[in-house]
Amino acid sequence: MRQFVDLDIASASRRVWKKPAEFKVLLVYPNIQQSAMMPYSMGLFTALLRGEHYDVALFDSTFYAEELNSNYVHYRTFVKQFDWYERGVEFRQSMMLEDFRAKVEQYEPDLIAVSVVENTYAIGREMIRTLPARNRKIPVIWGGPFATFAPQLILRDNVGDIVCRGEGEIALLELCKRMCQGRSFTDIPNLWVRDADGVLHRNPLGAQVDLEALPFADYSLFEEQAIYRPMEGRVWRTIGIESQRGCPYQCTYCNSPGQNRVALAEQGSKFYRRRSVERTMAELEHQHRMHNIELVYWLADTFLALPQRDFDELVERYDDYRIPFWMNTRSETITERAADGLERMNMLRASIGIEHGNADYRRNYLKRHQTNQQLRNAFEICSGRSFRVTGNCIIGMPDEDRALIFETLEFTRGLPADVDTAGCFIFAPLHGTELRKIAESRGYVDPKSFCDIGDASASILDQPQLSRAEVIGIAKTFGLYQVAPKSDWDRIRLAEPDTPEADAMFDLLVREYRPDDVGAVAASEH
Ligand code: B12
Ligand code: SF4
Repeated sequence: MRQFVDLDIASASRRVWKKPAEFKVLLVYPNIQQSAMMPYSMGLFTALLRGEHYDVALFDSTFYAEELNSNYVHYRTFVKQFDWYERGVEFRQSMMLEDFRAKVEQYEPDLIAVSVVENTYAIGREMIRTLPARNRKIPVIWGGPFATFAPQLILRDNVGDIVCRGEGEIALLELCKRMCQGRSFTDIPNLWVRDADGVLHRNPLGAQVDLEALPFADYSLFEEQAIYRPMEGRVWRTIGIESQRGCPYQCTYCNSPGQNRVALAEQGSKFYRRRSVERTMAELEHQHRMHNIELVYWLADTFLALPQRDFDELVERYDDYRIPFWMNTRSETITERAADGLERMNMLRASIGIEHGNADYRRNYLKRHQTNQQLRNAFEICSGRSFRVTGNCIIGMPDEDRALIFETLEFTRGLPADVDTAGCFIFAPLHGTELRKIAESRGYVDPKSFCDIGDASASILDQPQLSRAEVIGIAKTFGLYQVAPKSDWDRIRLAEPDTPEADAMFDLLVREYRPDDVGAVAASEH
């Protein structure tokens, strides 16, 4: 395998000793346009690197409006409209790749550190590919969920020679230290490193990060407008606060169980762990002082997966803030007592997974073991409260057919009217998940393919019983099937295809059944 950089990155002989203050790290966040929220990883790395006196800069693609990072969606979903300009958010008119080249040229980094999820990898790859030959001397390290679960795909593309699997805090600092000192870094835990001879060093995971010892994230490299994120029709000053890392559950379509599997195999303990309430609240206090937060976005896969006494303590301490917040949680964690606590905390909105309306499919394919009644109970507990709840569904999963998808629709039709279920997600076979393996074993997806930016709203499975176009058509009309009487379902079906006639029917039906959503905009985030 040929090396990406044209110098011997692994040996001391070609490196010049540098003090940390002379060593420049360019953090790169190749984000989907408008998918706003300052990433915690970049905030953490800034704090950690600055703590060791490295020189750090950032390139963030969130506010560029061009095709490469465009949030193209294949259908419209029903989300409340909002106006970025209400908070003065502006999109850049300049070309992102040109600006990136200029940034590298002007900053002259010693290391480029790119953070990607699967859907943003192709954006990052284009950014690195666009660099002129003279900048190919700069080592590139990749990290994030996609790097963790598909390091071989990144190395195959020859856009860098270092990939970080799992947590980056310790590995990135060690890499910078070794590079400064001109020492070899082919043996750093968590890193896969391709050396000058093309030999790939696959280092297993090292020690886990101590969540209590981490510094507070430093977002000062982000432009001021990067703090804004839309929710519920408004644009808020939003900060993510980590209260847990990973998830104790097993869902087969999600990356979190994979993190536990890899950590158990290589580190001997689960990836999933909680941060103390004390430390979590200390970070909240710090970030609130720095940024005057209007909306907290809890960075926790299952926010309520915590002991009762911790939750009670959190509720009590939160009395001093009562900042509206969003959280993700599992239906199993919803109780009357939890819902009362969430009301007291002034929660704005929560997302709870439904995923599928057929209990057998949920159990056998998704490893989610609740009955439909148990699932429904969670939503009933949340109904009529001061907060709103979204029930998330996924369609287009392996071996699903139209009838099974309609079982999911039927389930949502039976939920209380104030539960928001108008949108659904199209299944993305993410690397590192069990359901991807099933899809690959059935021949529904090419093992080398990955979910690209546009795929966030399109199916990439080729299944004989369910075409990609049908999945997109049902996703488009999901919110109509939910509210319209069945006598009108034939008309809705006419609105499914991607044709001008079908779109005209779609607009008509939206005006009829979802008048508040006329002009519904596209958005495809969790
Ligand atoms: C908050 C969140 C969001 C927020 C903020 C995004 C952000 N970048 O912070 C919003 C709502 C905007 C969002 C959007 C999306 N998200 Co999201 N999101 C999350 C969530 C819940 C928490 C992320 C987080 O802060 N984790 C805590 C930090 C500490 O972990 P981390 O980011 O992974 O970083 C660590 C390591 O990965 C590594 N690392 C990361 N980057 C780098 C870079 C280098 C150089 C190194 C060395 C290491 C390194 O070190 C970090 C510290 O240990 C995760 C679920 C999860 N459990 O992580 C999903 C998750 C990341 N999201 C996911 C997806 C799919 C998306 C979307 C594509 C959804 C969509 N369809 O539009 C978009 C993509 C936007 C984007 N650019 O990320 C998937 C990614 C799956 C994958 N295999 O790639 C996840 C894992 C959810 C899941 N379980 O499937 N998301
Ligand atoms: S509960 Fe959510 S985060 Fe946890 S494994 Fe399931 S889908 Fe992933």
